[in-house]
Amino acid sequence: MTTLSTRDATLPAAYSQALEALSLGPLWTALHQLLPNERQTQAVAHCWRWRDLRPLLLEAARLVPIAQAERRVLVLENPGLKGKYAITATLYAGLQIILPREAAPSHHHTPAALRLIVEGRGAYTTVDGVKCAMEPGDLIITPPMRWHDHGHEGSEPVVWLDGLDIPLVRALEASWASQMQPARPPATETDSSQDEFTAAGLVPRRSRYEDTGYPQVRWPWAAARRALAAMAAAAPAAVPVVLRYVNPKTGASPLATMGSECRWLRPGEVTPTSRSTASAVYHVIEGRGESRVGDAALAWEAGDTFVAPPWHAVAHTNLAPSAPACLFQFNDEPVLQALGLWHEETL
Ligand code: GTQ
Repeated sequence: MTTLSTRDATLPAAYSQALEALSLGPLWTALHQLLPNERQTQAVAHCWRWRDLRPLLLEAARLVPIAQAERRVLVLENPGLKGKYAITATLYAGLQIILPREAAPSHHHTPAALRLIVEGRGAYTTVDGVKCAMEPGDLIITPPMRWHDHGHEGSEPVVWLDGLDIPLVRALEASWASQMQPARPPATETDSSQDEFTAAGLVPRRSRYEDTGYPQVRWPWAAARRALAAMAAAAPAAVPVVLRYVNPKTGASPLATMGSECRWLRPGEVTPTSRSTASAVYHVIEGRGESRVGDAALAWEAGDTFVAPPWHAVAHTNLAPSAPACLFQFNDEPVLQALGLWHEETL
């Protein structure tokens, strides 16, 4: 936020100095900055175009060895939050690139991470020894304090969108990471976290896996897309088609700090306009369209990423005459919900 006014020019200078000397500040000079009448955010609406970013990611892969970078990521910095490595006050987003046969070393940390695969096949993330295959559109979560590394057995560069709660965790002064360790071969061949959740509304009476609090860590896009298409076919045209990624045992967000959703926009569809106290990062999985975010009109196509700061009115339009558009989104809604700060308004 802007610098707080701590000086009351009407006070005797000696009094102001006495306050300062004792590490005291007058509330009355800053009260309405601390508690503004209008919701405030420094973050602004912005869209990062895949066609601009892709060449710069490939160049990063040429310029910076993985051993040096450890994580070869271009961070999406909100233009209103320059230098903060934040896309909103609470969320971090970056695009990570890994080349065939590279290995990004293993570490674990207090921030939570999620990954949405953008392009390429053959890479994987290992979460606590479990190998999670990465295919375009897949969502993989890395819960806090889980060891994870990234590898690549394919033949083309792989890029994914990283979403983390780093700015939030840093604000809490709770950010910590282990030393990096060399990546070890995965202990399992492929992730099995979803093999007990193969039909809606059915969960195993007793899981054969250890209860970690994170029963599912990977959501293949093929399954999510199938579900969206089926929902779109069944729902009346005016009903938005949105699915939330959840912990199948609790129905809550799989991560305590970040929620995620995928949305299907029918050809020509314009969604209702709404705003909420949560902030969100959108990624275009397929299609092309335009979103209104506050006063900005953001045109997008597959691979683009855009941000909606808190309390910005958002509406999406699919501009294709005959093809669907699919948007992935992650947000800080679970935090606002947990703190009793979540409000939503349909405009
Ligand atoms: O892949 O572990 O974009 O630790 C930022 C921090 C990715 C990761 C990021 C990380 C990672």
